[in-house]
Amino acid sequence: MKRKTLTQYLVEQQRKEQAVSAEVRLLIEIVARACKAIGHAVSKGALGGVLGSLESENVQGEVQKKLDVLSNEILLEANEWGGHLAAMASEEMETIHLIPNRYPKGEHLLLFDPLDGSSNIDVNVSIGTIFSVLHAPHHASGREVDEDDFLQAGATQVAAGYAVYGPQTMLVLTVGSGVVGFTLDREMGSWVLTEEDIRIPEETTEFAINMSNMRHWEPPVKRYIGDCLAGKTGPLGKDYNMRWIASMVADVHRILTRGGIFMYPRDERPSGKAGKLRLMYEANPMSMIVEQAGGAAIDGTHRILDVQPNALHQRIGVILGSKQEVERVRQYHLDAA
Ligand code: AHM
Ligand code: MG
Repeated sequence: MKRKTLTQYLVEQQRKEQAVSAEVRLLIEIVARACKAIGHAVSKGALGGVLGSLESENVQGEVQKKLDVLSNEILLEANEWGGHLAAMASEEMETIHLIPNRYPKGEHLLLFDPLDGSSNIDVNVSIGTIFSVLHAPHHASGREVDEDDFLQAGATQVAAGYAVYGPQTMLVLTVGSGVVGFTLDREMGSWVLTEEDIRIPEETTEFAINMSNMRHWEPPVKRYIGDCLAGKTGPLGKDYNMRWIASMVADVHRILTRGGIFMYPRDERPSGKAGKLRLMYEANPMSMIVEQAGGAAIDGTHRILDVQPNALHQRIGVILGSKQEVERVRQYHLDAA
């Protein structure tokens, strides 16, 4: 069988579907190359001296792991010089990163969570990189890009993807015409197309949520998980299984592979009112991928991709996955309103 690489896939998309411009093609190739470098560092673990924490905290007040910072640097350096970007933003940086004046500037904005699932780094469990691509607004041409230019609803994303560093290193990508998956061929150093059209089954009997937060959940979430736990004789009439990896990339990857529902809902703690996950670096790109694969993604009642961001590091409740199940949770929220 002839193998198709990421480069071939992108050239085809550019030619046939006109789904990607030359600039976006270059951008995705460079991000994918950076992910290879991050995956390489991750795989070295203690041998590369990359495990453990630094003294520093990020903008969210979380202690930074060495690999969080290294991954951020790899992505910044890889994407600065290509001429395809106007600016970048990262979960690990307080303010946006402008392209230095020594390089030409492009028409796109890149946002990323350089290493998602930080709590899993030191325990050798799958982690990943999530990215989102936006157009720089037209009025930004001729002046310096600012933070407001990034505050676009997820529905305007040009492309989104993630790399997962697990037993295999994979890259999952959408440019707005379905979702495809590539597996890293380590010997050749190339991304090989291994999933041509990823579709999430509409129904599921598997849920993913951090159950230790149960006492803080809002009533509709308690009701839904209660119904799942009730099993066959409960209102949903089926037995459910539970999984929680605590790396969003890995949990979403499982859902893309065999269906399921992922929930990190907002809750009633003062710190949980807005949700935990970040809209721009996690929720939006994952929601685009999930919708492109036939699933759904909401914050409770609203489609995540329609939410107008008001801050770069904004948090949001996230419920995504198999369509019918997400719709059920939405209905529970509407019932409770
Ligand atoms: P991070 O970006 O700091 O790694 O945090 C996001 C992660 C998600 O990958 C995962 O779904 C969630 O946090 C797990 O949270 P918890 O430890 O509360 O289960
Ligand atoms: Mg994250």
